[in-house]
Amino acid sequence: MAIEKNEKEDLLREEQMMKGSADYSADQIQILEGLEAVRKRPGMYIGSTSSRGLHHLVYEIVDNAVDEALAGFCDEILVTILPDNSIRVIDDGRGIPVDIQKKAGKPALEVVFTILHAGGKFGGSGYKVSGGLHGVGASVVNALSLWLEVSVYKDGKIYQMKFARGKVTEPLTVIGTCDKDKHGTEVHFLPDPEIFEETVYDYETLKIRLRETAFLTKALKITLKDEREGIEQEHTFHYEGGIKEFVTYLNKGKEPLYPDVIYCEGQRDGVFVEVAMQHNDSYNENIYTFVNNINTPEGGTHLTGFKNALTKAFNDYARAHKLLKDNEPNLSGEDIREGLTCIISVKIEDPQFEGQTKQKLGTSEAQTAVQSIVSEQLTYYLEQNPSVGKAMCEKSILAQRARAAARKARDLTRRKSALEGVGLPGKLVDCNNRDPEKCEIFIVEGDSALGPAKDGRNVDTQAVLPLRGKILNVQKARLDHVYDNEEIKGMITAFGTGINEDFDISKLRYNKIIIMTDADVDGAHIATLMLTFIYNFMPELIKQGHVFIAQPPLFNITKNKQHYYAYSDEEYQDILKKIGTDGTDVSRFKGLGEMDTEELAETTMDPETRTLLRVNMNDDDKAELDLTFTTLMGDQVEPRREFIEQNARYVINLDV
Ligand code: TTJ
Repeated sequence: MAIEKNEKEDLLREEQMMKGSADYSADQIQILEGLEAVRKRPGMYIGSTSSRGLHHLVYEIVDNAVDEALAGFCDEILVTILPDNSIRVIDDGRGIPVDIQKKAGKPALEVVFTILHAGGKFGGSGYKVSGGLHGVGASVVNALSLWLEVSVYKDGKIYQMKFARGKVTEPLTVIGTCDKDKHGTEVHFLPDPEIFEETVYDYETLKIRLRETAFLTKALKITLKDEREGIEQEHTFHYEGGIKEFVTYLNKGKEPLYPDVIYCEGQRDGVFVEVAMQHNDSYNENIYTFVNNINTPEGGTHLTGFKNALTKAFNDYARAHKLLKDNEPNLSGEDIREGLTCIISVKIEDPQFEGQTKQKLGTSEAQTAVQSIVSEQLTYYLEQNPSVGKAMCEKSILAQRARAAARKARDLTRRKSALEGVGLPGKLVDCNNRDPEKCEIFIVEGDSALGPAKDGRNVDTQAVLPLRGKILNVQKARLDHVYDNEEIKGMITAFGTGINEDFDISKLRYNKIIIMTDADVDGAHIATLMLTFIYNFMPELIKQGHVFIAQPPLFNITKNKQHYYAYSDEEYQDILKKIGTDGTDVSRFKGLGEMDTEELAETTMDPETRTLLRVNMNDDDKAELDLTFTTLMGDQVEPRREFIEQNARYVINLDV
């Protein structure tokens, strides 16, 4: 404790010297305590110091510029990854105020970057949008940056201020002049390698998030640019239609049930509400909710308000128009939401979050606001567009019937398994060990690969389940058919966990579920079908990291009786370069079935020598993962082909 105090006093002295002032206010003590606390426990402020936290810094700064856009003063944001992995964010807003703030006795800009929670909150500047972990402010980014430089362009002058690890290194100065009409803010920072485990930015991660931000902020143009050598690229996101276009984007690759995206917008009790929705011909419900542009994966009051409004408005409409007869029961919310893609976006001044991870909106005004706005506008829309009302109603009634049939089928299976005990599928070649922790199951495609897989496995710990041909695409099939499918039933019983509400991870029979298909387009397709099944019925298996994809080699290269295996075209070229082409024999594996037992074991199955890819998914990825699956699964041939050609890029991490 004593040491800590001395350190603090040292810091204060340093700060004083830099400022050249003899006395310091209570404010300054607070500042130092604040930013030191951020450096001591960064996780408290940005969630983690992994790659996720690293990217969070960018969102934090960009969110400030987005606030300025929401207030109506900024049209464009440019985010650049520079060659040293520093980030520069430029906007064309009014510029952070540079005049002295009375209360703090220093420039407002300095306050923004040195006082916790001060980011963006100036009186009367439009929406104050911050919530959850986000909006903790620019000062947190400053505290966690090795250096950070801010430039403000306004009134024909260029102002600049510099910091290092949160402390002022150069006070606010006018460094030059600019065009009188130019205005905006530029923030350039380098995350501190002492704080972050990972310091290399991932373009795709930033791209997904910035695209989402652009969808949520109508008409704002966001450009992401990578200036790192060899991987230079840029993308611009600009959506005049806002979340309406977001829904169209999410429904890409599926057939919409009606041409319009239904859109509701309004304001009530200080809650600004926007909802966009459209049904497609799939059976999945995809609702994404946001509060102040921040994703709320656990939903909350805004989601509840929407569901209530949709169920009531729709049933009322169906009854009034005799689409539902008097003796028929109401359609359930679930039936109405089958195949629905929807974005709910609310903006509130001071949102309250609940739940363990503080990701669930608790503000009750949001429920009332969403409910009344959606009720009123959806009812009006349905009255004006009876053909849409009819299409929705027909689909919901089919959903209702299918759900009843599925319930019957499930009850039957449950009763059957209660009576007979759960038999393992006949085709399963099980392993001997009964400790799930030590066991793995290989799901292999076709019977030809079964032979070598059976012989090449470790009999004690590795089981093999062969599936015949292409498995059912569960995103395009009704539940009752899913329950009827032999291949799917085989997987469910082999895994042991059950599905949906019956899912129980403690019953998992294998610690690793490994999908092993041919290294070609068909194999990638089959792997995706299997992943789609797992993702839809037992997502916890993916979330908890139990699902893997085996990596069989593409080439067998032989020279002087020595074997080399190449897992990609690049690796193949590299090996040839290294060993030379003279006297080298090359064969391409067309499928798993072509490998002999030893080859398959060594290259693909043996934990000592194989490479596995772990399929991973976190809540942030959900939207992107959904798109990945539906693009591949959908009816529209073109995006699917493009997708497969891009080499089945699921969200995958290397498992070493
Ligand atoms: C606040 O109200 C008076 C006029 O300026 C408003 C403001 O703060 N604007 C503003 C802040 N525009 N851009 C920012 C900003 C941009 C970045 C990239 C980072 C930060 C911390 C703020």
